[in-house]
Amino acid sequence: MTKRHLHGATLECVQGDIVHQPDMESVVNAANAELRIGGGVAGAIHRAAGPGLERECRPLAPIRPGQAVITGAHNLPNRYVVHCLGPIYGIDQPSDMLLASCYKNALQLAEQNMIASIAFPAISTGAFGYPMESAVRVAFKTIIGVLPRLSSVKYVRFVLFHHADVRVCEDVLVDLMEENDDA
Ligand code: AR6
Repeated sequence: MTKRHLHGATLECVQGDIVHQPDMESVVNAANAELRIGGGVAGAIHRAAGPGLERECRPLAPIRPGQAVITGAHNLPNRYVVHCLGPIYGIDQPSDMLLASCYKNALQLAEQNMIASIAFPAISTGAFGYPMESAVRVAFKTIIGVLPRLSSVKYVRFVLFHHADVRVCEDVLVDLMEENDDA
């Protein structure tokens, strides 16, 4: 596990399941536009949270690529779920800017709700086809860029389902931290 400290916050990559992050105040859903139960992360989150989550989501839908909305976490062991609609790679354009908007908007909502810790899955890298390394690079570049302006968010965790993806995530994080040190 790689843990890095930057601007008073901790950034880390772990292997795991987004629905099993009980020490995080909020978790992020790789949502669909309708904010309904789906496959992958959206399926896991809605199954674990229970039907109350879909009920709370209904008036907030539909959302656009890059947008984020926040709800309670219902039966999940967290306080909040931040729902982000990532871009479908190569279709929702420019994919990198829309993906960056997901992270920016999620962190802004976290800040507005005085959330101290947030766990992200790798948005868009499953059904939406975004290559993992490029997606993680966009994600960390955005997070590192926004961190200096955040005062409540102190812990950002990246939860990767597959072990091989943790390595990719760690390499990107180390790389970007070095660039940041050189700047
Ligand atoms: N915990 C952590 N990561 C996970 C989990 C989990 N429980 N399940 C999958 N992943 P995806 P997207 C990883 O498809 O690409 C849905 O059907 C997975 O290996 O969940 O943004 C929605 O309804 C991949 O690396 O999200 C939308 O229609 C990453 O999480 C659409 O898919 C994201 O995979 C969203 O597609």
